[in-house]
Amino acid sequence: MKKLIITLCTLALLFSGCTKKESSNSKSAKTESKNIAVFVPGIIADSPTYKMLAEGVTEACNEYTNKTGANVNLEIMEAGTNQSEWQTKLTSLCAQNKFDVIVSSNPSLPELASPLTQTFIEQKFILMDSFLEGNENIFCTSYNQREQTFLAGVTAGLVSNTHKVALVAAQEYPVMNNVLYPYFAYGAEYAKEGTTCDFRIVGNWYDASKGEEITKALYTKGVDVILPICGGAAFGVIAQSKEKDIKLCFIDDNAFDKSPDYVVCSVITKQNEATKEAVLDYLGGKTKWGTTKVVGLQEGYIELVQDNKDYIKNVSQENRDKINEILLKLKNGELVLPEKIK
Ligand code: RBF
Repeated sequence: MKKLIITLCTLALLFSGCTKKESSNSKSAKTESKNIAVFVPGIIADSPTYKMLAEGVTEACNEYTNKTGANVNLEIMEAGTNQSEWQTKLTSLCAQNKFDVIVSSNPSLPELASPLTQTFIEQKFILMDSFLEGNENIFCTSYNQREQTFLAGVTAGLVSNTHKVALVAAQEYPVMNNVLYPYFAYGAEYAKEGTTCDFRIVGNWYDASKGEEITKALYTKGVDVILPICGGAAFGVIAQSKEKDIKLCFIDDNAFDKSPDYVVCSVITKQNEATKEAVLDYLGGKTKWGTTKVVGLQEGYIELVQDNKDYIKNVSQENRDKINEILLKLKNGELVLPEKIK
């Protein structure tokens, strides 16, 4: 793979004649012009996190254009579900020598973008849902997701009758293994001692029939609450949950409409707002390159949906009160989650 990247980079340099990217301002003396690309590592359909990414960039571009009259050209590219192609596709995007900044999202992006900044030395990246410090071409926003899946876990623990809950993941990655799953399991056990948490892997972000199969298997084990973090595969989990009367927790977007009678928890990430802010900062020349902005519950970028009619219908008053109490304690610092859970 390394060889391929080097070859692509060399080709790119040859084709670009080793020239620097034409300064945006030199294109027109009067109108400021910027080219922005969104690199979607996957597909937007059924992945709320990517939908919010694209929305955030689009809103920022529109707002900036309306305010300043600047020319902001935006291209959104879906890299598809074959992850082995992402590096090549991201390299070609840089090689076009066209985009002032490439905006993307997911925790694997710093690893893909970092080596490219050594070849394409002017290429800037805004990476959401990522963490990296010290690369002057890259700015990241990272969500503190410990409280997020902890709250989902607390809800799961409280509504489970069997005291068996599960997380259905698309794939394993460090944030999944070190944050999303352990804090979900911790939350469930925190809410109801003795609650166990199963962990199952779909193998991709789209296979709904595998999602169904896993849900059936979990049902036979007595699991009655599931947190799916698996993109389109979650539709299989949703379909089976209706058959088996399994309750569902979600993170990322407001998910009550996905299954109004079965969703008991939705802890949203305000990825659209965070992305919009990051892009507006960029357009305004205010990006703190080489840093990561970490945001979470306290900063208002992660939020438990409490006012939805289905939340009120599906979760008892007593449990909603308990969840709210824990939420307030987390917000005011009375409850501090462990730094790490093994
Ligand atoms: N989340 C999605 O919703 N859809 C995806 O296609 C997707 N692909 C991912 C690929 C990789 C390699 C990694 C590390 C994460 C991916 N995520 C995806 C997960 C996303 O970044 C985030 O962890 C979850 O949405 C939970 O907030």
